[in-house]
Amino acid sequence: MDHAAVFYQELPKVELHAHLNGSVSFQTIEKLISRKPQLNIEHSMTAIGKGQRRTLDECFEVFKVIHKLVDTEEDILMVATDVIKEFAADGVKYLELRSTPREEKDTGLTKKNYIETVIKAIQQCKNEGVDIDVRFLVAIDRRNGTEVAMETVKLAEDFMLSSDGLVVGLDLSGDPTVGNGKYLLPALEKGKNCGLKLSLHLSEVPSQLEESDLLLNLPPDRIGHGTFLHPEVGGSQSLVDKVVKNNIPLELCLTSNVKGQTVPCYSQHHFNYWYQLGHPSVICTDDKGVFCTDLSQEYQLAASTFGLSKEDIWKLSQQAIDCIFAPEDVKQQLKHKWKELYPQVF
Ligand code: 6MZ
Repeated sequence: MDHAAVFYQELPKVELHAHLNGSVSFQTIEKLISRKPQLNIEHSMTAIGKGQRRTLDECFEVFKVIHKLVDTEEDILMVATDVIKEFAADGVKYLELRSTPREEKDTGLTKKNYIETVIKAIQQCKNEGVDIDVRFLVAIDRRNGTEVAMETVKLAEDFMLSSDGLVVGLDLSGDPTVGNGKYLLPALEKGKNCGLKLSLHLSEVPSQLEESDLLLNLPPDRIGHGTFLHPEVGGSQSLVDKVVKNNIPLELCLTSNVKGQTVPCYSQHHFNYWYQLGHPSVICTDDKGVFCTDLSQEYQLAASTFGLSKEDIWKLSQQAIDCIFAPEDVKQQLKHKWKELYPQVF
């Protein structure tokens, strides 16, 4: 590792936007493929390598392949444990993982088992002393409509009450070209009212202005991507004003957006727009396995693309603490940790 890379690796980091099945590493995919050779799945079908790009549609095909490989409790336990340990090894001190609970008739997996298994993985890592605080967001796939969203919120609510603070919120994700957020509004409102925090994918593609406007009225606690919110790319000033007025942090994933072709190149990433505004923006990975990246690399890319100093980067990682969904005492603990680590990193 070169000298510059060491700084980003040692930098303590907060990861707030990581989809579990998009975060599966090459090594873990290898183990999954050997468990299920009959599926004839190859690595080229589960990851988008260096210099490669796909359309967003094609990215969603990749998730379908990974879902075939991850369809038992045993798989989920392995995947979640590996992903948590990999984030920890990359210097992530606080992680909010998100995943869509899935039912698999063939293996008997239920949505409840699914969430229980992710929680088990978090607890196992904790018991092993892995140096990372992990929380879980239950994801609603926008494709599945009102009824499933309601059911997911109910599950999330039950687990919020029984998981010792591990389940902290909801995510709204899935193919942005499918479905409409207006049908999910009642479920999201219900979740919010029972104390679940909301992180919503908003304006990941153009032409979602109406939906974004509607969902911003909730308001959400954080925004995923928000690629097309601002006027320069066809969004609107009134959307930006709503985000700013409610001080809603953005989760920004550079490589994901470039490889998924919603952003033409790194230098045109909307990180710059929000960073210039001084608006809370958190660098995240989205799907570190699928997009072949890690959080250190994303910070390094932001620094090299937008000319940020090491001090700027430190500030960025530190300010992410204020955007986490865990309660105030956890924020204080993390701030203390950052203070302790500062002299080691510089
Ligand atoms: C929207 C995304 C996404 O839930 O099975 N997901 N949703 N935009 C993105 N940008 C690339 N990347 C991932 O993880 C995979 C699921 O996360 C969502 C999709 O619903 C995908 O099926 P889980 O752990």
